[in-house]
Amino acid sequence: MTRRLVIDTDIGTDVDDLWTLAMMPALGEFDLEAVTVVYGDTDVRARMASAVLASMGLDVPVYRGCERTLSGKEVLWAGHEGVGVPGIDQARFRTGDAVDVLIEAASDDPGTLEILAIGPLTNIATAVLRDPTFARNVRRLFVMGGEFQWGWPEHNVASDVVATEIVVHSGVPITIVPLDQTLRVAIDRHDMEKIAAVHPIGSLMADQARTFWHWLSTRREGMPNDRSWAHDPLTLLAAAEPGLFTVTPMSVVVETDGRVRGEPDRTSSIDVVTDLDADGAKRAVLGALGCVPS
Ligand SMILES: [Ca+2]
Repeated sequence: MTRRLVIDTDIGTDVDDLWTLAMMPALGEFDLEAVTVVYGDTDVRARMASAVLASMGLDVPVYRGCERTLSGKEVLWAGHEGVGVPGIDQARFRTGDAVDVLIEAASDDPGTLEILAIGPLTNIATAVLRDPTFARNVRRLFVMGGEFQWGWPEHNVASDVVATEIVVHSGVPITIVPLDQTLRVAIDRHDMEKIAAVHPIGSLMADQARTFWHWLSTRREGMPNDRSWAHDPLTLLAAAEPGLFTVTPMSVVVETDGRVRGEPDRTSSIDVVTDLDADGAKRAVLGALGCVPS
């Protein structure tokens, strides 16, 4: 039986959301019902998602969600979002509101919908606030976010701490894939060359990766310009291949500056990934992107 999935994404800034969508055709167990976009100019993000899905031959509806954060924190906009994506100008998305789509998908056959949240949690939190049954209707939410080892604020959480607080206290069963684990799996220039040669949108992925890596290297001193991390692909992989991941049930505290703390708690509905098979996970990500491990 296929698993019902909606992906909620801030595609366009970090290249890893694009990599994640590109893995979907290989993961046949999921029925991707919709893609919802969040954070900043969701018109651009929705058109980019639509164009990318169409170029992979996937007929998946895309919906715009919240542009502004619940915390009021200003959106970080790199400026390269959507640039160089073929077909983006003609791409269309659905007119419905992403939050309503999430709510309806969850209430349609309650307990069967899984959600992959790979951007700030504004859409998900708004769904929790708008519909009191949403939290219990969702089977599981997979979240890329937080950092549990070094006390760093992670982007998705720090971008909307109010939304994160609402989601972690909602009672939704959650698997969190945090930054301290995702930093263990990088995709580099050589990987991208292999992917570009075999994947239907491989050259777009390589091109978008180069753009993002350049931006990253100019933004912070010491950042490489030939690789970045598979944060969002690993979060999808935690849903697809849980055997590669070790989780610990935790109660989670969100600080106002975006740092998070977790305390092991057997009664918690939140599983935090505390270890992963880095080599196996990288092989699985590259495999889903069409590269047969050599
Ligand atoms: Ca993302």
